[in-house]
Amino acid sequence: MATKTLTYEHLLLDTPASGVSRITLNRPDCLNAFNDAMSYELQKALKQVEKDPHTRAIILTGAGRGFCAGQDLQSRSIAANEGGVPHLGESILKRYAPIILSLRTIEKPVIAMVNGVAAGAGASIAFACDFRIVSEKASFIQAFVKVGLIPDSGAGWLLPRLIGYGRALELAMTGDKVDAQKAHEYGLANRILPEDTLESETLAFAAQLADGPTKALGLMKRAFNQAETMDLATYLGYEAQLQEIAGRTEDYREGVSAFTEKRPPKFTGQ
Ligand code: T3D
Repeated sequence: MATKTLTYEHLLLDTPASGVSRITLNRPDCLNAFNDAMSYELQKALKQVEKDPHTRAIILTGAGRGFCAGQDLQSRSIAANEGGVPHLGESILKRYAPIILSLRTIEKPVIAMVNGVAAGAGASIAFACDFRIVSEKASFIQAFVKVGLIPDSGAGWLLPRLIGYGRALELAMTGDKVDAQKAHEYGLANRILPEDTLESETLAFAAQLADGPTKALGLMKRAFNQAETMDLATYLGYEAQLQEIAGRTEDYREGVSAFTEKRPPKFTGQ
């Protein structure tokens, strides 16, 4: 399949031959802050890559020097100047929640390639991805407190699970910046890379995942997410159901054949 670039107004979607699709938030002048349109476009792009049979791994990143600065506050200040009351609950439910749920439920690996600052809902989106590969220049900021809000777009659920309650609440309450090094120490970043190799190394990692047994990777994601709300005994039953499904895939047959034939497996994602 040839590389196909579909241009949305505020993001780019590249679906190259390797099985890796890349979504780039594309409002670099405001560090890729979310206006309404960009949030709906991201929802649409995520549905597109979820359905695309050629996409077996997804990279989410930002154009320019930032990953994403969260909600576009410029549009909020215009609303305030006009005396309007912003309905933030509705905004979160309609715009951000579907993105977070999509990132967690797409049964393909999703990598946040964090090229720069990830603030507010931009950080939440990175936290919702399966992996965070960060540039040495990346940072994470729970910016919500600075504008009098609580962490949203899932941050209050995701961050404590990633780094623990105490650290997460401290970051939420102070809004202090977590640089790339600290993000790695905290287990928030899977890898830190120099800026000049961020793209190539993230692509190599994504390609490795895209060559994997995609259905099994998707089931792993489903299992890990469901495990959050199950006791061990319930989980063991659930895991057995998922393994039943994995055992019926072509990739399982290929994996076992490759082992017995002493050759590397060639998974097709089926
Ligand atoms: O409203 C709802 O729907 C509820 C949902 C809320 C979710 C949220 O995300 S709330 C939190 C919103 N985000 C923030 O509070 C972050 C605001 N930005 C910053 O604190 C800083 O920009 C950063 C720490 C992210 C980066 O700082 P720095 O010094 O590297 O860059 P800068 O100079 O501040 O920003 C560069 C440009 O981007 C600048 O524009 P200019 O002056 O060059 O024309 C700046 O205004 C713009 N920008 C950055 N963040 C936003 C933004 N413009 C609009 N909205 C932003 N969030």
